[in-house]
Amino acid sequence: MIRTFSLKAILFIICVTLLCGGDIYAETADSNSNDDGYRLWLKYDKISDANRLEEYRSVVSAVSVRGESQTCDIIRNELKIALGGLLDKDIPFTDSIKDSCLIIGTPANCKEIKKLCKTLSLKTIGNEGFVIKSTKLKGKDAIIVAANKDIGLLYGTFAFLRLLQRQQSIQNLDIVSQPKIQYRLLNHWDNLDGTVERGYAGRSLWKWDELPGTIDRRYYDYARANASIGINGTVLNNVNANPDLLKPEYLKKVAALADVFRPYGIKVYLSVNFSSPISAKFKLESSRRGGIGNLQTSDPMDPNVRRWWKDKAAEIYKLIPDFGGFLVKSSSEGMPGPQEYNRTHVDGANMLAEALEPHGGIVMWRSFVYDAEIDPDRAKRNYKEFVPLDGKFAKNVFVQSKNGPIDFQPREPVAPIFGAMPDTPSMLELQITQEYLGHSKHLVYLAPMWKEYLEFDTYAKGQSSTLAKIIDGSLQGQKMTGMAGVSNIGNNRNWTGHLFAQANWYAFGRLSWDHSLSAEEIADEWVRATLTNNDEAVGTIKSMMLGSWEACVNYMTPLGLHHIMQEGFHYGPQPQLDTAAREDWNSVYYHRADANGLGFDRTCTGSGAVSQCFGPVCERFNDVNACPEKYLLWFHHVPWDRKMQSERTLWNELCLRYNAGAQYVDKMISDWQSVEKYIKPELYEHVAKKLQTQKKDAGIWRDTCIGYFQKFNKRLIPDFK
Ligand code: GCW
Repeated sequence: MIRTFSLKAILFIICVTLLCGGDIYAETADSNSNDDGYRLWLKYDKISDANRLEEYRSVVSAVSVRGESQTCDIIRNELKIALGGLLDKDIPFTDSIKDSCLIIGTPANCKEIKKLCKTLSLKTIGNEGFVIKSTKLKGKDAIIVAANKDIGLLYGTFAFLRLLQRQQSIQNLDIVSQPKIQYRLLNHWDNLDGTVERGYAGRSLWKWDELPGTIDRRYYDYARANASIGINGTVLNNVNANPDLLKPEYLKKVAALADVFRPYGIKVYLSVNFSSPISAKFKLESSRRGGIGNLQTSDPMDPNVRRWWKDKAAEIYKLIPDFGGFLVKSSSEGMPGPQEYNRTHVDGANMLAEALEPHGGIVMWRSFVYDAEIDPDRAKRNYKEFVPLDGKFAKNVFVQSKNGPIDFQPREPVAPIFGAMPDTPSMLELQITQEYLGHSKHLVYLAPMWKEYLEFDTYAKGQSSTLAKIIDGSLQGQKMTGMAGVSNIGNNRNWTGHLFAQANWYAFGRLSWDHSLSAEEIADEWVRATLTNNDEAVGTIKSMMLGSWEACVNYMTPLGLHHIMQEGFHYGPQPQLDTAAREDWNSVYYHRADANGLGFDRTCTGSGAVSQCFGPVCERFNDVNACPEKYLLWFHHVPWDRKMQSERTLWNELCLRYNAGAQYVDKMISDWQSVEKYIKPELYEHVAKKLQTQKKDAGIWRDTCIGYFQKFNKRLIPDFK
C-alpha cells in the first residue's frame, strides 16, 4: 500500500513541478528587492556580518544530502535557496562525503552516520527528532545533520538554517532536538465557499473549485513554512463543518492537498459534521439536520450509522493512506451532536474512533460546549460535562480544550479541565487568529500569553503541575499528546494580514515543538529571519513585541475583565451589550458593573467556578487578598474603592491600566520609527499604518470602557499625567 502511494505521489510531484515551470519556489527565492511579506521568515537575505559570512562560507563549502525521497529533494531545494541567499554564493552539492562539509543523512542512507550512530544519540529521538553535530570525517572538519527518518532531516535542516539566519556561530555544534508534543496541528476555520470564520487575512488558501486538477503553488509554500516550524498536521476546514466535504468529489480534492503536504511531514485532517450520515432531505426539518448520507438518524448507537462512518473512513483511507483523523465540534453553538439522541460525548467520539482506529486515525473531540442548562456560569460548563467522562473515551480520542474556560479572551485563567481528566489525552487548543485581540489590525505578539498558560501551575498533582506538563503527557503519563492552533492564515500576499501576525504563526509552531522556548527567544528568531539582524533594531522590535500582549489586555480588558467586545464581530468595545440572543453573549453578564463595584463573583460563595481549580489554586483565587490582580475581576466582584497593591483604588487602577495600554501603542509607534532604516520600505509602511489604526482603536477602547464604567461609580477620572 505504502509503496504504491509513494510512487503515485512521486509522479504527481514531477507533473506539478513540470506544470510550474520546474521551479515551484521561484516566488520565495526571487523577491529580494520588493518585499511584501510573502516570504515569511524564510527570506535568506545575505548575511550582513562580514566575519560570519566568511566563517559560514569556509565551513559550509560543499553539501551532501543523502537519500532519494521527495523529502530529501525538498531538503536539497531548501539548502540551495537558503545557502545561495544567505552566503550569496553557489554552494556545490556532492554525492561524495569526502568532498563535503555539511552532511545530511540517516543511518540507513549514510554509512558514516551509521558508524557515528552510537555517539549521535539517535536512539532516543524518535522519527521526527534530529542531531546537529560538529565532527571530523576522514580527518576533516564537518557538520552532520542526522536523523532516523527523512522528515527529521528536514526539521534538522531548518534548525541548521535558523542558526545561520541568526548569524550564530556554527563551531562545535552539538544539538539534539525532538518534539515535546506529538500532534502539532493548525486548525483552519475555512469554509467551502472560500470565507474564513474569524479570518482577517483574506480568503481561504484552498481553491476548492480548482482542485484537484490545479495545484496552486502556494500550497507548497504553505507546507514548507509549516515544516520549517515543526507543524505536522492541518485540519483543512471549519469546525462549524459543512458535511459536503465528505462527498467523494471533495475527498479527491482533499487527497490532492494531502499529496502536496506529505513529503513535508504534514498530515491532513478534516472537521466533520455529526449529522453527516443523515439524508439531505431532512435539512428543513427542525429535529434532523441534512447531511450527505441516506439515513434518517446520526444516533451513534444505530448500527447503520456506525457502518456509515466505517465505510466513510475506508473510502477516505483508500484515497489518503496517511489521513490524520477527525476534529469534531458537537452540541455547541448550533452544531449537531450525540445529545440529540440522548447519547453522550463518549458515545459520539468512540463511534468515530472505532471507524478510524483500524487505519491509525484519531478523533479530536472538542470540549467547547456551554449549554446554559448545565450551570448558570458559562465558565463552569465544559468541566461539568466532560470531567465525569474521564477514562471512558477510546484510546485514539483526544478531548481538545481551549486554553481558558470561556473563549480565547485577551487573558483568561487556565481552564480547570486541564489536569482534571488524567485518564484522557487532552489536546490544547490555542487561537492564533486574533478574534478577540484586535484582528489583523493590532500588533499583539501572542507567545507571552501562551507561555503564561503553559507555565501556569495547575497543582493537578501537587506543586509543579504546569499546563505544559499536562499536555506533553509527562505529568499524567498520557501517550498521545497534542497542541492545536486556530490558524490566522489567508490568501493575503503576506499570509496573515498584519506582518507581525506572522510571528504568532511562527511562535505557535515553535512552542508546539518545544514549549520550553521563551517568548523572547522565539521573537529573536523571527525578527532576525524576517526583518533585520541589526542588534539594536532587533532589541527594539523585540521589546515592542514582548509588551504588546499585556498592553492589549490593558486597553481592552484589564484586571480580569472579559468578553466585553462588540457583539459577533468581537473587535471594538461594547461593554453595554445586554440584548444578545443568549444571556452569556452579553457583556453585562460578564462584567456585572453596578454602583458598588465591578467583576464576576466566581468564588465559593458566588458561582463556585473557582472550586473547579485544584486545592491551592482554588484557595488563592478564592481569596480576594491573594488572587493575582490580573484575574481579580474574573473571580471577584470588587468594590470601586477597594485598595489595590498599588494603593490606588480599583477605579483609579482600572483607569490607569486602560491608559497605560493605549499609551503603549504610542511607544510602539516611536519605536518603529526608530528602526525605519533597517526595515524594507514596503514592510515599514505597512506596519506604520497598522500602528496608527491600533492607536486610534486602543483609544476608543479606553474611552468607551472608562466612560461606561464611570456611569455606575460616578467617580472622577484620575489625571493620567
Ligand atoms: O469563539 C467562538 C467563535 C466562533 C467559533 C467558536 C468555536 C468556529 O466566535 O466563531 O466557531 O468559538 O470555537 O467553535
